[in-house]
Amino acid sequence: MAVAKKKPPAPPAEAAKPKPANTVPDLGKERELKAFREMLLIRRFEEKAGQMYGMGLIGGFCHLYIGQEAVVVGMQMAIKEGDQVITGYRDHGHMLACGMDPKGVMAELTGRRHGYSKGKGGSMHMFSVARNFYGGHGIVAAQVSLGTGLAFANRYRKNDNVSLTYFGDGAANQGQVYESFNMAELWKLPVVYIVENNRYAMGTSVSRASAQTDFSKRGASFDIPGEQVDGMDVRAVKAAGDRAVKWCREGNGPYILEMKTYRYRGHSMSDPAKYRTREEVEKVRTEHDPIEQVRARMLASKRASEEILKAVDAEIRKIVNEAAEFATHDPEPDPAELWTDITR
Ligand SMILES: Cc1ncc(C[n+]2csc(CCOP(=O)(O)OP(=O)(O)O)c2C)c(N)n1
Ligand SMILES: [Mg+2]
Repeated sequence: MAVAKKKPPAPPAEAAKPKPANTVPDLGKERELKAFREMLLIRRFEEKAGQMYGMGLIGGFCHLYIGQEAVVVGMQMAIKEGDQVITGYRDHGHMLACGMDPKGVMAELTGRRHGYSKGKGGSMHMFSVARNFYGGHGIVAAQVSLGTGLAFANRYRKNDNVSLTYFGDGAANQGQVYESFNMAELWKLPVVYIVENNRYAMGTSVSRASAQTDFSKRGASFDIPGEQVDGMDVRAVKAAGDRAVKWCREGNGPYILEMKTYRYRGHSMSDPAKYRTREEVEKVRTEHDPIEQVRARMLASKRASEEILKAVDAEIRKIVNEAAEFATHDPEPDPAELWTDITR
């Protein structure tokens, strides 16, 4: 007897994947000045941390974010209160952009008692649930599965928060990244994966370590949309961030943003950076610096005068000097703290 074949159900209508814009939208006067200020805070903070490391005031690992400021500042402009941020060990910029207190961050770098981890974590291990910052992780790519977990928690709690999960070009080759991609797409989790492609993983260039150097395509086999972004242009970052966050917040699942950026300093303070030429670094600094781009644009459009920009710099230097002063004189943790915050 012939059995009537049941028609398979139609697949759910797919949301149209967002298209990157051809032009870079203007930020507007206020936002542009804000971006300048926030990027400068990170730059000056990191310069000071580098000096303090040289003076022996900071021990252990210390990875500076100088050159990459537009990435985190642009992305912060695309999110709302409640969205979470998680990253690896190159993390001071993310903390400051999340609104964490520069004094608490610097005091953690110097291992003092009013540091964010009471002086027991150091550069790579700071958290602030109040500021929605979830670390600070020293194991390459470990934060990718944790960031996916934050997105899972959002889905489980039925809120509309999005997890911004940052990792490097080197981390992008780690296995757990792809396990995370699979689950995130399968369960349509609200997570923006932000690959900060600064062209090197320690001393290894992207082209030596990666079979596929276009990181925006890394989600292709999971059907995760992705785009490449000029990570030195804060306007482009904000615009791409808006598209990605909207996609996630509307329940379409994860999104990948490859931020093409550059770190000016060595991998960490102990890296003499012999794997690249001075000219390569100089070229990026002079032609693509994220802060100089904004400064030049504001001066050319007369949105801000030299005086205003100098006043912002002076204000930022004061904040950073006060943080350094605090971090130098704050006492070390009480020895009794050795036995707190540990799992036995
Ligand atoms: C699982 C693991 N393997 C190796 C290391 C050593 N390590 C620390 S940073 C790093 C390079 C990562 O580079 P990338 O992901 O590009 O980030 P970037 O430092 O450029 O920000 C490596 C291999 C580690 N910390 N964890
Ligand atoms: Mg890298």
